[in-house]
Amino acid sequence: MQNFRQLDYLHLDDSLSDEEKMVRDTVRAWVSERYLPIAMEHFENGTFPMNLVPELAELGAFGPTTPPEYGGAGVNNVTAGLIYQEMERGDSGLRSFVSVQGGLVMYPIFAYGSEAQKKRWLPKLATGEAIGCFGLTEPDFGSNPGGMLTVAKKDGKGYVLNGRKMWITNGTVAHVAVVWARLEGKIRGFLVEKGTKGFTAPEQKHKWSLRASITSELVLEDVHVGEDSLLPNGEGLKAPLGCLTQARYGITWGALGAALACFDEGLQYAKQRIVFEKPLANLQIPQQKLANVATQISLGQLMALHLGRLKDDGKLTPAMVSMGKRNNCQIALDTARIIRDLMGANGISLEYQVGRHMCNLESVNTYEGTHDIHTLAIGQELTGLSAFR
Ligand code: TGC
Ligand code: FAD
Repeated sequence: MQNFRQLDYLHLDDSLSDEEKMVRDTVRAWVSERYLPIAMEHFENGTFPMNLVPELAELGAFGPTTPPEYGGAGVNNVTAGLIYQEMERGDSGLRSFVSVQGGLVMYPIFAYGSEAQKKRWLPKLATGEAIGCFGLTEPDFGSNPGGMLTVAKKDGKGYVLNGRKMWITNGTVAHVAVVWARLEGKIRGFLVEKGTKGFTAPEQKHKWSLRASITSELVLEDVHVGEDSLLPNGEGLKAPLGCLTQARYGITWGALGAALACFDEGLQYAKQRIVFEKPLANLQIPQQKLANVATQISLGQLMALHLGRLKDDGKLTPAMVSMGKRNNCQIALDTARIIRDLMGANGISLEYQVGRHMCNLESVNTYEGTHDIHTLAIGQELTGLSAFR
């Protein structure tokens, strides 16, 4: 595998601070040295390299914007975005692992948890001693989580949970699950620990996408939890949706990482591959493909950077994040498909990265709100009218 050369057509690196570039380059080097050599093996085997968790923690990848007093790195949102970009340049499964841990587990505990819950879980989640998962989706309620059937009932001093979640990243390996359930009609978050009686998290197998990521069901059958398992703040669907805003922001950057990996691989390939006595890159149709892809990626980079600066200024809205997630997933999928085609038969070999990214990006386009759901979220922002129903 040749050294990665990032497309920076618009010289956006000049807009990054030295610290932002330093963190990005550190994570980039780690992904190249520690993750990419084993990426194909884990994709083929359908496994996640759990042995790398302490190194991910060392890089500050878990909850990078979490304040240091709770174990986080306390970096700005652009830096966090660059971390997600580099992770997904490795594999969408790697970025998923860190996104869920930070945006979907540490964030709800930080935003909705009690001081005791924060002190108990956040430092351990930051060091990777504890792994978390986020259980919102159910077998019959994915795009419409407000219809969820999982219920919590008050029982003495605690609660009893019943229900089933599906497609939950890291469920099987998680020490703590953030489970969203209906309590007296209102959606609330609960921290359910591994090993609690009645709670199991079997792994979902046979995926052809996001293979290097663990995906699980969460089965809750008369699960008794204490009073302190309820997240005291955050009520209604807007509580889990607030977490999704964090993770969707990460995907806006992450998807670009996958696209950049595909573009770089395709460009290098096209320069070396000889067809009809000429390098592929010397022909007009391949150049058109590369020009189209490079333009789309550059537009995506502009959007991600701008959204990051808005987030740092406290001006980012959920509807803006919908635009970023939707657009950059589409760009990345288009890039992967076009470069896969450019690379001919080699494009379907796992010896190259592009096919793996292409398969992964189908999941990335679906989870955290599908392309269609974000279309409707943007439509609602523009028109003031909801077309979900
Ligand atoms: P609606 O009535 O529109 O909204 C209910 C309340 O929520 C507020 N809200 C938001 N708040 C924060 N962030 C957002 N993005 C928000 N969107 C809406 C809204 O203002 C309202 O507040 P209030 O005060 O009036 O109560 O709800 P709805 O039932 O019509 O549904 C809206 C819809 C479709 C947009 C939403 O349900 C949705 O986003 N669906 C997609 C579901 C989704 O993204 N699931 C992701 C599951 S987690 C996952 O996939 C992890 S993969 C991770 C990995 O491995 O990387
Ligand atoms: P559906 O909601 O059934 O949608 C099917 C199709 O209908 C889609 O094309 C959709 O765009 C379209 N559609 C739906 N509603 C409308 C509408 N109103 N108008 C027009 N079209 C519509 N969830 C979690 O809670 N935690 C996780 O950690 C997690 N990890 C995941 C990991 C992977 C690998 C995958 C694949 C999924 C994961 N998910 C997770 C679930 C994910 O968020 C859902 O799959 C996603 O929200 C879509 O839900 P669905 O699959 O039920 O599709």
